Amino acid sequence: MTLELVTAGESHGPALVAIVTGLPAGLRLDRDTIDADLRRRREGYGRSPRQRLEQDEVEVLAGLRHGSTLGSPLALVIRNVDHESWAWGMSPWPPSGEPEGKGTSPVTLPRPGHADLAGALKYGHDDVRNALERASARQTAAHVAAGAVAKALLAEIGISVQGLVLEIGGTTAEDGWKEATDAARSDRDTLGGVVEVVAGGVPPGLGSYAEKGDRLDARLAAGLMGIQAVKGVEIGDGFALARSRGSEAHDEIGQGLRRETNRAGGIEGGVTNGEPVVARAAMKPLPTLMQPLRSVDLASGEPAPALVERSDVQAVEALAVVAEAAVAWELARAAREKFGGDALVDFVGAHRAYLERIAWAP
Ligand code: EPS
Repeated sequence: MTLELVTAGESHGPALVAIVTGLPAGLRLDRDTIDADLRRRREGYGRSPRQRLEQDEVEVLAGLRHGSTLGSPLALVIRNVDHESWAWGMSPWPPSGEPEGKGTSPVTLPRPGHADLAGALKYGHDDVRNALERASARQTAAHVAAGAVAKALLAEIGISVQGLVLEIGGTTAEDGWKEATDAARSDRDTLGGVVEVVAGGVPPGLGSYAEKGDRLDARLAAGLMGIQAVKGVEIGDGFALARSRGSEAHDEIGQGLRRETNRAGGIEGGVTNGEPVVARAAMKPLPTLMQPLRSVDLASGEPAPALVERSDVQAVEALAVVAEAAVAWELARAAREKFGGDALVDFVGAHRAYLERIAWAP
């Protein structure tokens, strides 16, 4: 029994879609809770004006009845309000009438750092828009909706997940983030940052050392690295551990099998050890610059400045929410594998029985 997720949707297309399979029946979902996470993802200083336009309200097309999951695939939809301005340019079918609105002429100026060039070459697109629309971080809204469902499942077994910002543009003090963002905006530049996700109430034994693909740290790294603009991931003290001695790097085991330190970030051998799971992700500065970098016009082969289009100055606060969803998703998948069950009561009951067997209490 495992959870699976497939998403679809272009940034300025009609909608984003997420289909989740492998949920137990009888899990109660709350629309406001999912929408609240979608709202958190849109907020944050330095986001594109697009975020004030989008409503990001989840619609459920299947898998839910009167607020409870049915055990069948759950189909979620988030409409793109902005699609109205792109109706001709992003029409799924050949558009009729004269071109109007946005996206009507081909993009041929790939942005360094975006998927533009690699995507256009790989898929044979003459219009870079055919690559950038799907590569866009707009798509993270679908993952946040799925993450909210994962968090609802985890809450049933006492696991909570929280993402937070550690740094924006190299500034660690929260009172400097707005200033750093304003300075980058006025320089027509962009910023990156670092976020951290902490999951509490996680029992020992999620994930496995049996194969590298079973290791929870490997899955968390893949889930976090799979987020747009993420270039680095660490679990626990990560890279700092490489610079310390063994006597200072590990977490000694005490009474009740608890640790006084958590340098391992709650994972040893790819398996949770009962301490909070801690993961960090580093985001590069966003590649759409209002003062564009050098590029090449793919139509002429001549040097030309890269594409300039409406974008964010930084989206680190959004990353904290998206990373939270990614960690929740991977933990929920690992919990489904460990505790199984077609009905929620089976899942919760297996978790309870497991805690009775092991010498560990939340
Ligand atoms: C993005 C560029 C901007 C961001 C977008 C991600 O899009 P637009 O050009 O439409 O303003 O706003 O993020 C979202 C739309 C979102 O919902 O997060 C990019 O190039 O990745």
